[in-house]
Amino acid sequence: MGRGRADPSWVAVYGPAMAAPRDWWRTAVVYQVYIRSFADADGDGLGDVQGIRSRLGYLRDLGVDGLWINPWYPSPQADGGYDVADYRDIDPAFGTLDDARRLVDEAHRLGLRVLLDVVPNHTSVEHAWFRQALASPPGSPARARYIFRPGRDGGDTPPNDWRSVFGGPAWARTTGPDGSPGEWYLHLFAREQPDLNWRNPDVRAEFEDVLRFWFDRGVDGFRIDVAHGMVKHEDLPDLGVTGEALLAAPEGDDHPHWDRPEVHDVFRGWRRVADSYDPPRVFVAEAWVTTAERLAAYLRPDELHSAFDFTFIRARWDATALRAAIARSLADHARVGAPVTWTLSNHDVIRHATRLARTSPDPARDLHHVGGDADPAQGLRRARAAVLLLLALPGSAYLYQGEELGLFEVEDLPEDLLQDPVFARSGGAVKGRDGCRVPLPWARTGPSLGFGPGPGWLPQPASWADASVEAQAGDEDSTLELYRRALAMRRARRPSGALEWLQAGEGVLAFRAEPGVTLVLNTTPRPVPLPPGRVLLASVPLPDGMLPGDAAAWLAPGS
Ligand code: ISL
Repeated sequence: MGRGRADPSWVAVYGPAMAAPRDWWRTAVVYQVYIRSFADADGDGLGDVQGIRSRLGYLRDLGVDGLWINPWYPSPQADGGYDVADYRDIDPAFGTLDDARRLVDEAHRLGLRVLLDVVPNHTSVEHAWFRQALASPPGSPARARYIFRPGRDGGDTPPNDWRSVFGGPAWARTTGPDGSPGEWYLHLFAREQPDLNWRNPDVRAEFEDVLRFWFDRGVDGFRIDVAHGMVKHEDLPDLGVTGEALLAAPEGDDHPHWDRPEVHDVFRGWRRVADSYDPPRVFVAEAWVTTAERLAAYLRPDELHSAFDFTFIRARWDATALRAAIARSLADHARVGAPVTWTLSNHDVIRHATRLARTSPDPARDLHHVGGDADPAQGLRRARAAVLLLLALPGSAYLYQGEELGLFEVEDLPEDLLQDPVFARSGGAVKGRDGCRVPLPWARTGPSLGFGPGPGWLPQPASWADASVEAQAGDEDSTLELYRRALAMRRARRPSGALEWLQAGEGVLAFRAEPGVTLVLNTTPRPVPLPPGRVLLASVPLPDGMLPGDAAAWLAPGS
């Protein structure tokens, strides 16, 4: 692989709004751009870099501090770009390195930070290293960058019992040039995503260099894919679990492939790379671990800056449960001096307007996009309340594209259009994640409601015309305007530091966060009296002195 060189034409430009303190990330609101589905400038049905450039003004006006862009690297797209063939380039379907340079410059001029997505657990089968490994004999240095092993029982049985997160065994068998079966390689995800061997020094050096390649081009940070899965147990012991792979490690350091202690040393090295830049670059980890305490271990001062806290993705709509989970996250993060990174949705989980619409909630079904009964009006109401909770909390928050429009999961996509490998690998039992990845509606009309000049890669529901940016902009009651007002207020008084819980009735959550906004959230279906204070913002119109069911309000002192 070629080594990256700093390109002098990529001079990082930071606009006036960027003179913010070096710890901007501690209170930042970051907007996730799922590039395939954000905006399509060239009309091929897939979003692209030019599309993002054309909508930077929208993001600035929305009031976020930055954007995280899902993988845009050359990729056969076996898993929506999470199968990377070259970490130092852009897929021609998305644009060019030159387009990316312009995007970073323009974002900075508008005061927006740009985070990319690094995928270090695995490469694509099309990556030069993997091709080389397949062409090299067992035991060779090229194979040592991945996890190749002979099979058991004379070679025909996989080396151990690990399962792929996407279903089926986590091993695929190689075939020699003469067609004879050979070693197996590990893939915790699709078979097109071979796992790298993080015990190999080539791998460590290579990724530090990839980070520098993009940092040299002004990129402000990285979201780290599957940060908890990178290092495997040296002996690859059997898991002894039947069924599909566990999403997260049990407590303790002994799971053979999730949340192993050795991974922390990798991140200490990454932190040194990030800190060698001015301004220092930042990381946010995707780490599905079991407790807030284990998550906080990734955030010790010499490791990563932040990691998604998936509390709200897993929590029930219940004030007591929410309060307990929030308190635990705050306390565990405080111990390592890190802010919590709150989020309601992303490109892997069911859209929260649908999750919160469930009339018989079942987190396990929802995590797997299996479907269930839903009350859309309840979902939207709760989603509007949930974002006021999210944005009132101290720390940082990530929004997933389209949630500001109140978009719901598209659960009736025709099966022949589904692209998520989960669908095929589960034999059709799990529909997969395409339903949260449908292209954004920007306009009321057009072949893809303003997403692009032609149809998008997935069809949008007709009802999305009324959910489009065009339909909602300027309508005071719309979800888009609620987000804009909330984000503007939050920028003026960013919650940081202390949170004080307030007495509240059954089913009601209330706290005051420095520098002074009080949040009240009613998770019951019945109206409750509002505490004293001046209403700054509410998720629904407020009848006199009352907070309706499934609603939230922000209050300031005074009347
Ligand atoms: O979405 C999931 C299962 O359907 C999760 O288990 C998900 O795979 C897990 O959170 C890791 O996600 C990340 O890595 C995957 C990629 O498919 C996801 O899009 C990405 O966010 C493999 O790179």
